[in-house]
Amino acid sequence: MKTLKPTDAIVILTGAGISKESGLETFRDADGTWARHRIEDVATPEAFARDPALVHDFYNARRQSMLNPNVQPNAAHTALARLEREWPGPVLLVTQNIDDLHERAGSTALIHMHGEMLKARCEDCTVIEPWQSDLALDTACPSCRRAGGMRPHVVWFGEIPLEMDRIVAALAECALFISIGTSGNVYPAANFVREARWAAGAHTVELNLEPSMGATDFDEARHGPATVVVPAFVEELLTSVLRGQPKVGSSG
Ligand code: BJW
Repeated sequence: MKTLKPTDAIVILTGAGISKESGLETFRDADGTWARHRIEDVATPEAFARDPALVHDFYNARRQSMLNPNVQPNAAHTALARLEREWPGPVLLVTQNIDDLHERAGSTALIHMHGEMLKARCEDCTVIEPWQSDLALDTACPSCRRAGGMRPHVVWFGEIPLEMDRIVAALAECALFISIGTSGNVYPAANFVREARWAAGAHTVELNLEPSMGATDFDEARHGPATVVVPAFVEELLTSVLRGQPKVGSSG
């Protein structure tokens, strides 16, 4: 790893793999969400226009699974919250996940670029509200009172991810970019490693169960379950940079 200073900025990108061991499905693994649902049926604005009831059913079921009391932050979420607390420089966590496990673990410098499952948005008045119950075609907006415009506050294919300006600015200034539990199939997130590497000259690290689509773009990789590799990497980073101990472990 290139020599990092404690004041250097870190950007972390997470995907569904970090929440897998908390009991939530990934998308593209053999047992993932897209093995049972077609993207074009449930995760595009066209699908919602064509069959809103089907899309509501899909997200209602996922919202309820996220609210299951057995779904709790795991050791990987907790390790990233620790990194934010203990690293003296800026740490920005960008998640593609719509669950709330990072905030429940204690992360605060957090962007949900693909939205949040526990919020709903009114397409009529654009208000965004905390939301835990099922949505339906006749759900009235708590703000404008109109029915028919409420949708999950998530980013579907063909829609622009949230807070891109802040993300691009952070990528351009980071010295370390860490990608965790994402397959690298979905853009623009899949391109962040190249932006960090080529625009900012950042050291790039992949922590994933297996090599992702963009594996060759990373300087360093640790493959294994997030609950194992993420806490180990955070411990190593804090020990080597803040406490001046020799770096342990190896790349590849
Ligand atoms: C573990 C593990 C363990 C398992 N431990 N690891 C052609 C070329 C290029 C781009 C495009 C194109 N055609 C269209 C596009 C754009 C399109 C796109 O990317 N399409 C691709 C399919 C090609 N993208 C968009 O439309 C996006 N918008 C956009 O581009 O706007 C234009 C624009 C951008 C920027 C500025 C201005 C304009 C929007 C994308 C929206 C994605 N939405 C979803 C649904 C969100 C709501 C919901 O959750 O329902 O987001 S799709 C789904 O995929 C979800 C995820 O966030 C996203 C990424 O999935 P993720 O997290 O990587 O999960 P998996 O399952 O793929 O991977 C899990 C990984 O974990 C695996 O590697 C496992 O091995 C690993 N793992 N267990 C550690 N225990």
